[in-house]
Amino acid sequence: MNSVQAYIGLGSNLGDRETNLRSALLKLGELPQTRLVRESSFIETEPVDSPDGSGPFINGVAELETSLSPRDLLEGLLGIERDLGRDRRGQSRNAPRTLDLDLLLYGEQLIDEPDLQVPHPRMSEREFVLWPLLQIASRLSDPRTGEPFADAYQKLKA
Ligand code: PH2
Ligand code: MG
Ligand code: MG
Repeated sequence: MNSVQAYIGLGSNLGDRETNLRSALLKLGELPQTRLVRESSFIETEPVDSPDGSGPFINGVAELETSLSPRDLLEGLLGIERDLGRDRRGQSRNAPRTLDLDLLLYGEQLIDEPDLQVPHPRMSEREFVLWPLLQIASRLSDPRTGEPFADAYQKLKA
């Protein structure tokens, strides 16, 4: 199996948030050609860049080993979001969601397509991504710049 490490950001701010993330982790491990390698702990975070009245999130990050293509992995993530009750119809950007799964990193690959940008374009500015990511992968660097994510995190906190 020609596999890569992929990192997935998990978030929920609607419904039973912790159960939503737990169920999502189980389903990530059941994707074809994919193994769940590690998961961070969950943290509660204030909503960033979200509509007024949005409630707090629970966030985490999972490491997968997969031989799915980035596109097939993305389809798998969207399928899990739907399975766990996410309804994107008529929703404004960043509306509260039962589950958001973001493809943060796919090996060292850089992808820039309208509906799929990897690394996730805003990941280095988001403490709710970097904190759980560094918990499970403290030495990773941003494949766009070579900058260690630990340095990006320190800058955010400075
Ligand atoms: N996701 C967003 C927008 N804002 N804020 C927090 N704290 N956690 C998130 O996962 C999050 C957010 C868009 O997906
Ligand atoms: Mg997101
Ligand atoms: Mg998303």
